[in-house]
Amino acid sequence: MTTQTATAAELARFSAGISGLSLMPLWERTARMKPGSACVPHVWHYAAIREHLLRASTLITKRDAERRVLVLENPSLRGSTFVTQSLYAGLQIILPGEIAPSHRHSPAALRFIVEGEGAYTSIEGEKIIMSPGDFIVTSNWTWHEHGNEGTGPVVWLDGLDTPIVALFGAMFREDAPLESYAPKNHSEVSAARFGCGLLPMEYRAADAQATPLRVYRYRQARAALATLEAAEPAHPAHGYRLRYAHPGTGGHPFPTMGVSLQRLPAGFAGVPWQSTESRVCSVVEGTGRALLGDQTFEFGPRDCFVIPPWTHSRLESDSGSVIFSYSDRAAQEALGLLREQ
Ligand code: GTQ
Repeated sequence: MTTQTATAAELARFSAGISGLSLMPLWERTARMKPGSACVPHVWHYAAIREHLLRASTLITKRDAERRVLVLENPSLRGSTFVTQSLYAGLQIILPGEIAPSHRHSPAALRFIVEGEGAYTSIEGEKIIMSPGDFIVTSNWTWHEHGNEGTGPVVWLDGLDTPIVALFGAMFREDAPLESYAPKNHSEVSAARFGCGLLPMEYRAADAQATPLRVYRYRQARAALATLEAAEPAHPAHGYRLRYAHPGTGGHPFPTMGVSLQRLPAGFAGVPWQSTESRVCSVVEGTGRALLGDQTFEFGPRDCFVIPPWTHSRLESDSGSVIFSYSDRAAQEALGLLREQ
């Protein structure tokens, strides 16, 4: 024990005295430096959300809402609109015939298609048809609009790095000058240029932080996992997990977010894992459990769950599962912060 040179009352008087100068004594800080955040683990069951997405569609038009989204707000971050302290997540629904008009913003966005066929997103005029399981990249400050030319509702998960942009005070947003940026091209243009293991002759990766490939199809990614599952043993914590790559650099598709697709084989019971990444998961196939901290969350297809940073996590599957996820891994790696074990 060190010798206390002042009484508690004297220290309290000292603190009160300097408070008016916008000063505080560091020794009063109760929180020591430690990993983890206020964010808590949570699961959103799609079956419970779907009816509210449909009901929202009768209450507000896409035009009035601009984006008809139910935000997945972390239970410990209510009022923030954030799913973790670094990430945003929302489920967006679009009905046949609707258009969500074009805009752009400094946060980057991904779409992960959850339900329905026949919708598209148009990014800088490139029209990309959406199918369940596809992962679509909207790099920061690119114009984007959505439409549904199909016959039923389409729902996707929006993942954005909004809290990171807000942290830096670098939030910008702009509506397109025209009512709608008519999609110029049909689908697959960026996929043809960048998605086949080929690159345009003149392409220099150093020119772009974000991936020039705008869509990663589920069919292709799922087939890759199936091949690996047949060929080799599973990773003890992750099963078979591949990350989506920037085709020019091998890095992440966004400067801030890393994205992955993962297969848990039938009967898989993963060993504990701990990472500083904040991770949002969307279940594509199969039922199972996420054991997060001291809680167990059952999941099935289309459910979403969140793994907060440095939470002890274990994943289990019954008849085999596929899980899509995005995280703040790219930002943490760039800043030399990522740790996992
Ligand atoms: O579709 O452009 O969930 O700008 C949040 C912000 C979706 C979008 C969100 C957005 C969008």
